[in-house]
Amino acid sequence: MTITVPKPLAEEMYRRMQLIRRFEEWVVKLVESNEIAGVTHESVGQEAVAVGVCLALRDDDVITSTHRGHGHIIAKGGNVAHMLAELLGREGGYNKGRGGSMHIADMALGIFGANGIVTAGCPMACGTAYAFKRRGQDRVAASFFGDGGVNHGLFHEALNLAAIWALPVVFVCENNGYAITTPIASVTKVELYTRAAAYGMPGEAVDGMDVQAVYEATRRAVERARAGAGPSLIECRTYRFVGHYTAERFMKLDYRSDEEIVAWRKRDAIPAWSKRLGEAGLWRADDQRRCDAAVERELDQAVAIARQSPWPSADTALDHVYARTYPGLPAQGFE
Ligand SMILES: Cc1ncc(C[n+]2csc(CCOP(=O)(O)OP(=O)(O)O)c2C)c(N)n1
Ligand SMILES: [Mg+2]
Repeated sequence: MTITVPKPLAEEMYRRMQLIRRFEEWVVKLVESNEIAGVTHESVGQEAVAVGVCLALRDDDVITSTHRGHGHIIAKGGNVAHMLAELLGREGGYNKGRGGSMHIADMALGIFGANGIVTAGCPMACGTAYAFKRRGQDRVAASFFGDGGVNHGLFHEALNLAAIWALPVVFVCENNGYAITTPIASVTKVELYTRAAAYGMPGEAVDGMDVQAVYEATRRAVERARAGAGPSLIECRTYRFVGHYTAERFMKLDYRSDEEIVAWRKRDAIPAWSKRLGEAGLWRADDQRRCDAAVERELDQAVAIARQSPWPSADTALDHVYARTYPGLPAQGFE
């Protein structure tokens, strides 16, 4: 398989995937040491989807994310120190430590939030895209959601609305085969991408372990959306190498076999992309090591910054939680 993207982009694809992988591995460590309270949903194994999609977007395009959002946020350029500070509950976090993993947003970077409500990002992307269209802007909204979302009402309403109004939305289904422990085949009769036809938009399935395939499919959908031709659905077939969330390894669940996990791990997108860079003559032996070392430095620094960030004081616990500017609310909020 040849590499069709320019070398700097190919290298950036590797760097961002590796940054996501190592970020998530840090998060697991910090959960295990109780520095992060509660659990988080890691995207280990799914990096090629986040990176392939986000690198096909412009900086002024927007994404909506999911409960498994770290990878999307990093792929769209999120600041890893601010993310880690948020996960540690510190003032230096994206939400000053009040939101945690599933509420990280960076409006300036077009990251309209991780989201704990399954498929809630789909209608948000429609609203965003509607605003772009009304203002005459050629910007695009990409909406990530899981296979578990495709039978939700929100998903169907959003696809219909986007189609009927020809909104510039790219719906990105991360089909990792399971919604928590429910295998997709037990709840959905058809191939997921075929849902698109019912709403009159193009739909295609791509290998979600191939960052370039995801990138190319997204580029086609983005071009279409930017040109005013409306939305598309891309089903990215991928796999999470770890549990639904950090606590799963203590649960002794057996909804998937070791053989299945091993088979998918053999298709790991990150070493596969590095190998292709080498085979294409774009990388010499030392280049991956150099890139990996830079990622380690960046994350070591980010963890140090996050750990040094102060805790919020208890008497400010409700600050930044409730909107105080809504008409009719008392000036001091709810307290
Ligand atoms: C509306 C809604 N229903 C149920 C849940 C509980 N829940 C959290 S994650 C999840 C599974 C989601 O599966 P999928 O969409 O495939 O994403 P994945 O976890 O595989 O990335 C469910 C049912 C929720 N958060 N929101
Ligand atoms: Mg899933």
